[in-house]
Amino acid sequence: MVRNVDYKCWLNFAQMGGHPAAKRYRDQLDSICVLGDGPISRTVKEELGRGLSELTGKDSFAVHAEPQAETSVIAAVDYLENGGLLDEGYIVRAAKAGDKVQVVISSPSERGLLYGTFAFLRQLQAGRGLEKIDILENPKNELRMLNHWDNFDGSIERGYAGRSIFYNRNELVDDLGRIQDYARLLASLGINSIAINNVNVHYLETTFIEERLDLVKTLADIFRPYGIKLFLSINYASPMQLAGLETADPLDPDVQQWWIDQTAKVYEQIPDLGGFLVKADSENRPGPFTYGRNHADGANMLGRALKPFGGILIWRCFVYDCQQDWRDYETDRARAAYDHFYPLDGEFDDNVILQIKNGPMDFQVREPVSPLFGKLERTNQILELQITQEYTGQQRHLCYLVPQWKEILEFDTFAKGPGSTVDKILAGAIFEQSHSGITAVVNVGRDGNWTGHTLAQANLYGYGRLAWDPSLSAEQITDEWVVATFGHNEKVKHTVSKMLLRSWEIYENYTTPLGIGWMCNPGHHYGPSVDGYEYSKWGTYHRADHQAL
Ligand code: GCW
Repeated sequence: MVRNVDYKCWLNFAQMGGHPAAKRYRDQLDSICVLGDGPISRTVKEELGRGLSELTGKDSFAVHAEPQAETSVIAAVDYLENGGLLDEGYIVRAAKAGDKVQVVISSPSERGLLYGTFAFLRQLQAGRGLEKIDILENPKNELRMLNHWDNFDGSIERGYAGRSIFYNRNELVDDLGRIQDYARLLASLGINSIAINNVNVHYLETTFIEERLDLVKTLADIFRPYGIKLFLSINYASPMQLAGLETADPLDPDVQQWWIDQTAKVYEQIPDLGGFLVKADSENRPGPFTYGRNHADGANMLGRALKPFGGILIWRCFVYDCQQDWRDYETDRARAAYDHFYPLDGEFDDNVILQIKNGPMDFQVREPVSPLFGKLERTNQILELQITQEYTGQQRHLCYLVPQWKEILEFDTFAKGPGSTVDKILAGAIFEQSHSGITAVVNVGRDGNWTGHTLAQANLYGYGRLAWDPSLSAEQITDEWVVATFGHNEKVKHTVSKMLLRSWEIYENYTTPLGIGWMCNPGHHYGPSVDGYEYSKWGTYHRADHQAL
């Protein structure tokens, strides 16, 4: 298998080679001790050993079975007083041990240990003095998720970096090692959930919850040691396709029972599955509207089937009329999600989450924030961003999206007075929610560098860091990424950071300026076209002319 030089992305620890700090670490660090033998602890042991040897250039580190006074790095659940830590939080703290420094990584959970381990390695990549390390961190968001729009045949809807890393010709790919490498990359950012198939669930992917459960199980086994739970995108009309039922009406007792039984079968194979993700009544996908039911009926039916297993049902709010007449000025696509879902606020079960795209239209280069944020007060909700550059240059153009996401996250809805920003809503700090967080459509494929355009790796990195902590600044994330990827050369750092940080606005200026959306070519969405979508059926009108914007 050919791997590009940039295959390692930001886990390119060997970049530290020439740095004076790497020499110091080499003298200071010689042994590790990881307590715990669960699958994630084994990953911690591997990652710590691997990261430290790559960073210091030492072949191997002594592994102590029990912590000793001279152990350089100790990672163990509850090793330190964990006051103030959430389950996935961690402490990484250095202390003097004789004339040496000892670093302890502690968390209430194995998953937290893994995140602490990567946080520690990040500190070393930044060249920080070992003795100065003293971090206590909790994730701000509970759900830190990625959505794959991968199809079973290996194609990716809106994928710009080659074919799927999961599937090929209706089977899993041969190169499962690469999927494991992907899991590492995600775990290093604290991603804890992924949906493994396209929300447009075609005929074949519908079988993932039945005869192809074997492949879901294989993927779950790969991701589990990295603390990542799987979600399945499901076809709302599965009972009709898979069992020949005549309806998928959510209030039909046979339909309800079918989902209860089928969900039990899924959980028998994958007991820690995160749950299901659904795109319903949207862009010709089936849904409850066909039966005169609303989206709370549809979502709750599935939520109740998942409930006994601790599963979560994520329901997308991307619902609108995609068969519009452009002369119709009444139907307003920008209002659609709001009009469908605001009246249902408070009607969704506690294990149901609404997934809301950042803007009211569809991942345009610039959009206002969806009005559902700040209005849905009694509904679990997560934000959906798009890392894959569908409307933003398709990974052939440089368009670094962290500044865009920062604007969205910092937007003040004033829902409960000033300071009711989107990031706080997502963290569950404004309204009471049993689940909250953030997700994004990912940008990876089988290209040697994962993302087509190497600098597009920064979008994945930036998303993961913001999902963990939305208060990080774009500049800090950018500096971290450049150094972790390309090393410590000041000129490279300065030049690449500047290119990244300015690129979104530059892209906007040459494709869709003045806040006008949809000025792209229909279908594939590449390249500017002033009236590209103006007279189509999709409800995508900017209606800007010589008289007004
Ligand atoms: O932006 C549109 C995309 C579709 C996508 C849809 C969605 C998965 O062009 O490719 O379908 O959004 O988000 O459901």
